[in-house]
This record gives sequence, C-alpha cells and structure tokens, in this order.
Amino acid sequence: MRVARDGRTGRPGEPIEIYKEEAIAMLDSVFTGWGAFWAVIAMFAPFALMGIYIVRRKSVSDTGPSPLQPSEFIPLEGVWLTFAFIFFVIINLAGLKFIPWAAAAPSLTAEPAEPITQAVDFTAKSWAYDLSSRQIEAGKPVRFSGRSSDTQHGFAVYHPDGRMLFTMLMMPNTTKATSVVYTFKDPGTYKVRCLEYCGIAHHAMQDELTVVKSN
Ligand SMILES: [Cu+2]
Repeated sequence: MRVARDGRTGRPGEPIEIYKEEAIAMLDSVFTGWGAFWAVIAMFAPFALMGIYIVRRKSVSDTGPSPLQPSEFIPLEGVWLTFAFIFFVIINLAGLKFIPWAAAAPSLTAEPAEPITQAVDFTAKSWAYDLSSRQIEAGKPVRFSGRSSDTQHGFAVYHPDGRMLFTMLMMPNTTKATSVVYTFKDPGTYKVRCLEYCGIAHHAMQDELTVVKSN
C-alpha cells in the first residue's frame, strides 16, 4: 500500500489522489518564496551563459571586428523578423482557447438556468481577501462580486486537483463590482490566489473556499 507523507493511505483504486495533492503542494513551493527565486534563476541561466560566452569570445579568442558587412545583415534580419512575426501570431491564436479564463468565459457570462441563490461578496486589499462567506454549496450557482480597496488585485479559484477554474480582476475606485457567476460541481477545498501583481507580499495573497454537497 502507498502511504502519503502525512500518513494517510490510499484506498484501493484511488491511491493516486493523495500523490496528486502532494504534487500540487510541491508545486506551491516552486511558486512561492525561495522556490520561486531559484525557478527564475534557473530560467535565466541559459541566457546568462550565452552572454558570458559571447563576451568571453569577443574579448579573448576573437577580438577583431566582425568580417560581416552591415548590408549582409539586412536580408537575414528580414527573414528572421518575418519568421518571428508569423510564429508569434500563430502561437497566440492557437493558444487562445487554452487560457483558463477565455475557456471559461462563455459559462461565466451566460445567465445560469437556475436562479442565483448564493452570493460571495469580497473586498481585496493588500494582501488578503475580506470574504462575506467561505462556504458554498455544490451544484447551485454562486455570484462572486469583488472590489479592491487599494491597488489592482486578482481572484483566481483553483479546483482541488490544481486546475484554475476562473480568475477575476479588481481595479480600485470602480463604481461597479467585478462579478462572475459560477456553479461548482465537486465538493472540496478550493484555493484562491491573487494573479495580479500587487506588491511585495503578492505571492502570499491566498485564501480558501469550501464547497460542500448541497442538501
Ligand atoms: Cu497580487
């Protein structure tokens, strides 16, 4: 039998669930604190190495001027820019439907068939949420209405399996609250994270919603 780090054991047929939770907890450490610092350093390392290589090469082993004439660059640059432009447009268009909030938009903006009986009102301020309620019933639409009292903030809701379901953007001094209607299917604990950079403790701006079975 597989045993998770906190001592829970997997029931037959679903041992993977526990490991999935642990994997998500591990990812959390990559997104926050020193984990995020080292992840960024690792992403920049190839560019730093390339820079060091070029500087070293031009200052030690090949100190002379480049033998290439400026006129030889122009066609090459044209080809490269055309390629980069086409690549940029294709990647952006093809990726549109994978953006979580774009994918969720039709269901968020359509009026639900059932009347909206649940409401969560909240105010976002650096760096926490002031929520009217953290408990939601599954299967019934809930309207989230959010405002910000200082700077821009996000409100992204994550399924317990780690998928982002939707995100909201709150700007300060708006007359209307940002509003989204969503119907939760699965009971569980849903993480809330701010996805709009809002200052030094932005990464710590998190909360939780509990979705319970409807009675
Ligand atoms: Cu933030």
